[in-house]
Amino acid sequence: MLQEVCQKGEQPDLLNITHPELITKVHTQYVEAGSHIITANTFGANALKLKGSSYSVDEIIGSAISNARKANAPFVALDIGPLGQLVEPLGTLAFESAVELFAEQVRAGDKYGADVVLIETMSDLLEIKSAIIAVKENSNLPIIVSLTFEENNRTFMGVDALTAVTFLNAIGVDAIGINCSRNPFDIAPIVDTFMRYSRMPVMVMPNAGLPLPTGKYSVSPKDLGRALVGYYKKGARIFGGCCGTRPEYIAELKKLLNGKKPLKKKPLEVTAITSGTRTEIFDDKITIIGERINPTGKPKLKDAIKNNDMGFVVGEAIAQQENGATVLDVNCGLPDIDEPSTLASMVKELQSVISLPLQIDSANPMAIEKAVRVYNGKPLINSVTGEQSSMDRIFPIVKKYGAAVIGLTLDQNGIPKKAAERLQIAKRIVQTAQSYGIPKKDIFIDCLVLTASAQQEQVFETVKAIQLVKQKLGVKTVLGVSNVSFGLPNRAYLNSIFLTSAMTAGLDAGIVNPMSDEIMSAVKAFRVLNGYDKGAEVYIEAFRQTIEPSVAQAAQSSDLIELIATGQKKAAVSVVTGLLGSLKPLEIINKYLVKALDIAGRDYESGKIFLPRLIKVAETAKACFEIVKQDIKLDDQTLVKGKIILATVKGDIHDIGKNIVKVLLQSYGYSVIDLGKDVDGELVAGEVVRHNVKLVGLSALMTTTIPAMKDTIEKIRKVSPTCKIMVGGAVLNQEYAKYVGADHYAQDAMAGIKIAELESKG
Ligand code: THG
Repeated sequence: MLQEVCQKGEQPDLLNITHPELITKVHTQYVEAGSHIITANTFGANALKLKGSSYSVDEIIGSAISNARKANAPFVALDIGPLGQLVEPLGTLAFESAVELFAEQVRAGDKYGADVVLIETMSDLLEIKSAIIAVKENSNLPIIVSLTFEENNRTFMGVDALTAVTFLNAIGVDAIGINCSRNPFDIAPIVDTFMRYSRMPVMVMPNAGLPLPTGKYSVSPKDLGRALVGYYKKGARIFGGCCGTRPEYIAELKKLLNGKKPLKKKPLEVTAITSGTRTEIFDDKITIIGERINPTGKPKLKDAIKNNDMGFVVGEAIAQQENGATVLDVNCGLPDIDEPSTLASMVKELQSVISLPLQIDSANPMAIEKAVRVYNGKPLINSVTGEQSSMDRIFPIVKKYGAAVIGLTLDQNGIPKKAAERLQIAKRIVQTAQSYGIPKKDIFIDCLVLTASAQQEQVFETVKAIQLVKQKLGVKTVLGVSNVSFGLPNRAYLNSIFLTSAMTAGLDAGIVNPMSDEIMSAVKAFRVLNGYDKGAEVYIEAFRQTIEPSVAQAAQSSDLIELIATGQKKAAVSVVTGLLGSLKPLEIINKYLVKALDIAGRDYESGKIFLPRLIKVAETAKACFEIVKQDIKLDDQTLVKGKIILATVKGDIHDIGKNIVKVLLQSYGYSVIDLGKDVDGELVAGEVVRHNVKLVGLSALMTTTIPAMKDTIEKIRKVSPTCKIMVGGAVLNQEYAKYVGADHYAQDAMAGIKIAELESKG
């Protein structure tokens, strides 16, 4: 019965009101099977997905929780799934709108008495963050955050397990988990990473494998039990089932695991920060923090910041990344600008293009808070001083958003001359931070160096202070190295010698100019000498000068390719507009657009960039293509590639994947007819004929809609036997594609492009 109701494509959350007894019946089966926590049927109960429905979020969540209570659930979780749209600037959803959408759910959950919030099936760290903020700002409910991972052990948006756990450890939730995600045995590497690093209990809630054409799932209750007992032995503490785990699966888990004592595991303590897709661990390698996004002494950058020319800022970021920086300092301290808004928009722009973690640098606590709030990971805050008022402003931000922080050894009396006095300030900073609940491992101390041209006798006090802080406090140290050479010639050389002294004294991270060969050579040499670069392999490789062609190098051959490959839409469009006078449209497409897309596509496949960046590049290329297209004369129309129909099949209301494929196809010059989601098979077939389309892409996310996909394909075949069909979506695989009768299986968006290119050639 439930199956039938669901297959009508009705939003499942509405069933709480239209069929409450049905929902309670399902819950009851799970309570009887032995579940301790029941997830209320609220996965999609947000205002975005309910748009146009006659019920409010509050009503639906109220009924959902009451339906679960009626089943005598020991504990009821408010279940929160993804909003179904990407957050800005990749999507159209503003960060604060995401917070507000989740907040509405949380307020209802709290009001109707949910015991815990389960934020699940998540893929995007920024969306997770908005949900966590919403829970914390609107309730005191415990939070479990669970992500879903793909075959490459990353989420759809490129988050790896280490990054997820590092971020969640810092922002502070009550449990971390993995749900959905392929098959329960394949997720072992993710559970292992969670177990190694998590200071929170770990939850494992996999699918019963993948759905089989018979309607059953590939993994039996016994096998699921076997997998989860394995994870219990590794230390996981919360267990459950996602897609396909009928009550008999939960009964098996109950039999195997109920009453077992949780095994205590001590997590590894590491100092780390993250971006949305990557973690920087501060260890023996000496971390390079790029200093160049700082307007001091840089007139061009000053102008760019004032004119909101983010393209220039992004260019600086990419150059530093290509040169080996693994963290970027972001500073926009200028008089006459709105620093909080500017810093926040710089952070938003940078994090959508750059995969490196950011160090958010401002003397203005308001600017720091605004930027840290919208940051998509665990940032490093630069900085706090030893003044009580500074600490009282900054530490609550560090704690609330889960950041690491740099403490400067200065206070109301300035920077002490002697190392011992700097140590005293450092000590006070560490103690005060701990009293705010910030762990010692997340505190960096900067012993501060001034220029050798004026405060010469103090230069080695700084080096001494680093040694003392390392010895007495055991915290990480960082230093703004380039200060030392202000006002002197041959700065890079002086900087590199000073950096070497500081590294010898125990410096963990240098805020430096990564474009300087002297600095980078000093670090590479130090990594050999301190045993980090085993066998000097990296050193040898670097100085043999055989570096693979990369985005930056390709970019040197052409500014436009760089602009596109780095997703700078406005600038790219203006260059293309200029080029149209001198180059033929086809030349622009082949020489620039396709080349940039190929570079991005290759980098995506090799794991060098992730989906957010790929989308950004595709949108830029698409905008350029639109301009070029206007200039194509009628007889050249052939160079606009073929028409492709895309649709999410009947009964399926998820369309993020399809929308991404659409942007990519358009960026490659295809004309896409998007039929939307929950589309009738008959309608798809009709449109194929009407537009004489040669390729159709169908997507399905829910296992229950596989039959609809098969049916749609049959209908297309009947009216257009030569039309090719590709299919994609979370639950699909090669075998399924074959079963539903598709010509191609597109594992991800790039695979979809390859198929389109293949078919348009053939
Ligand atoms: N500690 C911490 N943070 C810091 C500093 C520090 N942030 C800012 C600064 N000091 C470190 N960053 C810089 C950035 C640039 C320069 C020096 C330090 C610099 N700029 C050149 C100039 O002003 O002449 C311009 C360089 C160019 O054009 O390439 O020297 O100590 N925690």
